[in-house]
Amino acid sequence: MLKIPSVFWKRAALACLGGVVIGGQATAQSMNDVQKIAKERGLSTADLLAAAKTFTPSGMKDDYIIFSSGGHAGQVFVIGVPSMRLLRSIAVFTPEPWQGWGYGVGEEILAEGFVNGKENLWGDTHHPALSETNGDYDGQWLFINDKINARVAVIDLRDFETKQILKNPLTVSDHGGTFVTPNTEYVIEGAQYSVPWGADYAPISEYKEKYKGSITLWKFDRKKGRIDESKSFAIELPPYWHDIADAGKGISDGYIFLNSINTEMATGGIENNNPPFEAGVSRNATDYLHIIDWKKAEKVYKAGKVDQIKGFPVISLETAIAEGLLHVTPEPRSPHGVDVAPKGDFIVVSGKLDPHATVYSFEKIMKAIESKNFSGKDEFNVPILDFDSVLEAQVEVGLGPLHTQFGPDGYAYTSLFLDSAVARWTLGGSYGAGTPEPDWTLVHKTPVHYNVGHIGVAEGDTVSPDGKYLVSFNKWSVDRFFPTGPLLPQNFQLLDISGQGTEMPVIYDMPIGIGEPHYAQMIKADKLDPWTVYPEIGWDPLHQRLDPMAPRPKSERIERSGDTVEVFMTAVRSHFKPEHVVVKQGDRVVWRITNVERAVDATHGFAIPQYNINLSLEPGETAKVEFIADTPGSFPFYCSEFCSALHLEMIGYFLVEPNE
Ligand code: CUK
Ligand code: CUA
Repeated sequence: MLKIPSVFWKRAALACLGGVVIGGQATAQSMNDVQKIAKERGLSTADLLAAAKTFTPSGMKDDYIIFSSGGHAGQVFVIGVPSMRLLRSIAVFTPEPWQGWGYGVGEEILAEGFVNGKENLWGDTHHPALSETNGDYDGQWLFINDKINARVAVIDLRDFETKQILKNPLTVSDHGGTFVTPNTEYVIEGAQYSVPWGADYAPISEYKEKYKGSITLWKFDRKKGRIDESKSFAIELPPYWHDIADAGKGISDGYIFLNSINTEMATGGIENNNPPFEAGVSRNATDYLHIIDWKKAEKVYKAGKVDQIKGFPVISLETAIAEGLLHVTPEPRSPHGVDVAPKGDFIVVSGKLDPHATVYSFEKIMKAIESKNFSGKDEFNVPILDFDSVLEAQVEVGLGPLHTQFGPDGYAYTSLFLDSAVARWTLGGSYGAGTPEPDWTLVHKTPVHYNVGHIGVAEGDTVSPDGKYLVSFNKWSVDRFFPTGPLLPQNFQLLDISGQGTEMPVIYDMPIGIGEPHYAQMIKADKLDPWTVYPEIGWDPLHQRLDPMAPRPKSERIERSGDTVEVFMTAVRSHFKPEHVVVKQGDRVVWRITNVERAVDATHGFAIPQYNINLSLEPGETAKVEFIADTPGSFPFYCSEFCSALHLEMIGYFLVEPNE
């Protein structure tokens, strides 16, 4: 037995008498101690205030949850606000061993994303979109695009797992997605770089004739929790490059707004003394904001006025123009973000090379369409709405404006890439009443570190923004953290925007060193209602139902039929049952395992050496792995989650008898 010196007890008793009792622990604390440590660490009062706003003691939960794209990681990151703690990643386009994604489960979903059967095992995730009801996040589903291969994924927010991946058959890269319509009728995916349909080959000299722009409307079936490809369609667009899109809401519900770059249709070729793309695509002073009437497009599609291209229904550009569902209007060149204000009345566009946020009035757009107030047509006969007749305001916000989000109080926030700042400015119109500042004015700029891309305000792209917090998703971190070699993390900076006017300080820096996120959405935590264990023992997460084939306690067994061996195994702290699985080399093994635990967080892993298999079995979950036992030998399989004190003892032997 350990002997504890009596002096220890005396000290503890003294501390108890003179101090504060927190959580049953006796400690001596006072504001003097806080000041002492602040002095030692060189912390200012502002730093202490920031700490008080963000520090989240053990057991306290975050008010908001961020769903962030994982960039190259091909995943989604889930982060708590204001603590800025990374809660987990969600495997989407990329195999991820902790979740078993691609190492025994998820293979069929990952395969849905293969292009013409060719493996594609990474993704460049950009824009997550939470499902919406009446333009507000409902916390049920999450969608995310993969820019590199034009794919869209569906994540179920009951278990935070990917349920579907769809490859766009028409195009090869996407950027204008994912965005949802206000009741998640459609998940929008705008193509980015124009290519011939299906990315077929065509010489670049035939760019204008053969290369195509498009936007796809994926029909979401809430009941099934899947995108219904058979009810989805696309609209052909001019062969510009298309950037970000946003869905109208409120009075502009039924419309999609989509930016474009390279309306010059430059084809590059710096090696042949042509202007490089960089210069060629920004020759014109303006590009085109596309205004698409998706409700009209839906009618046109349902009336069968489509062409089947690559097996997918497409409303041709000609039909789109004839049916009056596509208009464009000039926008400052090389725009990036297009963002619809909470009431749907204003559309904010930022041209990267123009210091203004350009604000269009939806009402004026409607009037211009009705009265055919066109300033001409583009090369493809798309009517151009007269710029001055649809413009509401231009607000000088700073250099390199990219994306805009909204607060509840008539404030708009725009990220400034070149200025490395976040601008706060006031909306006009009916928003003006809520703020002390005049309409359409820059109020303040908070410096961020550095080169901000997107920003995310709490529910800041919905019909009812919460404000309070803004996260600046900075691309460069330079000198903010310990240098991790030449590859540095990105920097998510939290800003407190609950104050008015010039008060919007940075209160936290969170490094992200696992890929470069782009957009993220921030939802009120109480809108989410995830399961903490699967509803029943033997749950199949892919189909979200009980699996009748799931092994259950007392039904564990091994069955052989011909060359197929079926294993029905259960996992519980701290053993697998059965523990011996003996097969012959070349057998097909169908291995089913159910985690029969009902305790929260009692996850078991299941890993077999040399077979590239690892599963994560959450309480109640059943999984099935199939493989050929091609490698003879003796393989201790084990539970790869530290689930219990006897976790190392949670093993078994998989014995593969060699063929003689
Ligand atoms: S993003 Cu995709 S290039 Cu500004 Cu939406 Cu980063
Ligand atoms: Cu189960 Cu470790």
